[in-house]
Amino acid sequence: MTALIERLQEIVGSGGWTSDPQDLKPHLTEWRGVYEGRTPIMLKPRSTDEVVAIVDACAENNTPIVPQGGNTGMCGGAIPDESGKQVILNLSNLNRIRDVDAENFSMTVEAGCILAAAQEAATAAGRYLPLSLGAEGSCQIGGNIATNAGGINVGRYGTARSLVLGLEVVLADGTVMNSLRSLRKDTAGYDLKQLFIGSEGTLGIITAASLRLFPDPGEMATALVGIESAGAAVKLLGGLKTKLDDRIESFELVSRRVFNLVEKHIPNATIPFAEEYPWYVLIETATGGDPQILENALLQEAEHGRLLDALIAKNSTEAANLWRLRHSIAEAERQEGKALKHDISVPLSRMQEFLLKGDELLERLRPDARLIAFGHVGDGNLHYNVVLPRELAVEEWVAEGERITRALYDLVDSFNGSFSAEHGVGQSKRAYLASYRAGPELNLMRSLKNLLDPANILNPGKVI
Ligand code: FAD
Ligand code: 2HG
Ligand code: ZN
Repeated sequence: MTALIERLQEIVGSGGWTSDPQDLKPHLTEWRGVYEGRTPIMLKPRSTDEVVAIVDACAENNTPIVPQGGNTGMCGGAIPDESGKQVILNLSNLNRIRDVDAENFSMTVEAGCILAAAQEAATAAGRYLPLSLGAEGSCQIGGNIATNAGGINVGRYGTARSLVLGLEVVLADGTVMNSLRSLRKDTAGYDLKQLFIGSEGTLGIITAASLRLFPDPGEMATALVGIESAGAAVKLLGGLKTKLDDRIESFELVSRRVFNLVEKHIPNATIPFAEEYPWYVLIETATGGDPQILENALLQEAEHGRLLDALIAKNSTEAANLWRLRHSIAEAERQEGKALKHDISVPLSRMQEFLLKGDELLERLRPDARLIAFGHVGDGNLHYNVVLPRELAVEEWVAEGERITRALYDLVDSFNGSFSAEHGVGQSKRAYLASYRAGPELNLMRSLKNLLDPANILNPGKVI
């Protein structure tokens, strides 16, 4: 190992690696402190050539590589195991914006580019990169693509996958697959880039991406709406879609309990209604600076009884305050205590039925558990997180967690839903992939992994 470490240090040069325990600490555990690993070294290459040389060296020595972006992932995918033998390949120094082509509505960025920096570069060129999520100030484009991130405007623009026009990927054998083409139409053979999107570092290391940009959607109108049930949210969305069509940028559902948590843990966070409602929806529409369009649509929906109350932000500060409430949920939940995270999806039309069945399930399994439900309801994607009583001993917490999660995923499966809608599989859902994708799907996934990484050096122990 010593010879390999020296070779790796030489490849990246000074400033391109660290073995210092203090420097490594934040890279060895993830956001919530659920997973912790060890590593002999973290490498921070500055070029694709350096990534290639690292992969070559590690492949020769059969040493596993854990790609790491902003380390904001929710499933432990960017954390090495406890063996102390896995090398972290951190992409943050590979962060240039190679090109913004306004006329072609595209940009080419390196994997370590922070999402917010890529958004800003697009805006500076009069274009719009729509991918947006609470962690956008620290997550990276490579991580977003590797997890096929969703976020708050999937309904209009799709997940990260739909924004990728081309990729540059270093494969496990050290070759570079360069499909960095900024084309909207290209039927030349298999669309190989799709394999790497959502593969969580197990099939290749993404070093750069060509991304699809959009026209600037202009000023937004933002509203917080109080509603009776998640079912009412689905009906409201249907009603608004017929009136506003693809002007709906975001449609986020939040339960009252979740907003109460935000008020409890986040300084100066207040739900701006005099009364409390069972559920809320945060809506953002691209209405060209005329909030009246959204207001009229909401008034018509109110006449149909699809909402209880509504408040439209009067200016960008009020809108930002509403979004702060939404984006603080994960942090508020973390402060409340470790929750069982379930990012699931079911067909939109069955959301209400699913929630009712879920309530029954929790009541039966663990009446003292608390449900933290919120999410991207327009995409049928809910964060169905569950908080267990604090007084449980660790072993009991783990056992109860597994029991509840398994029962919940069975329920999701019975709705033909997905146990992993948005955050990926990583370490936390690996066993469930083996159950819920068993058969030809899992076999094909395994064959692809064996083909692309026969020695299993790319992020072993994750996903598959
Ligand atoms: P990391 O956490 O560093 O890595 C994630 C996975 O990708 C790991 O398996 C890693 O090995 C792999 N990887 C990273 N970079 C590369 C690369 N260059 N090549 C190959 N593999 C790579 N997610 C959503 O989808 N929607 C949300 O709304 C959302 N909101 C969030 C809000 C908060 C407050 C937080 C903390 C997280 C949120 N997330 C959300 C989860 C997370 O931000 C996303 O999964 C994000 O895409 C991860 O990016 P990252 O750069 O931090 O990746
Ligand atoms: C969000 O939608 C993120 O805010 C995080 O995907 C979800 O904390 C979670 O469970
Ligand atoms: Zn989410």
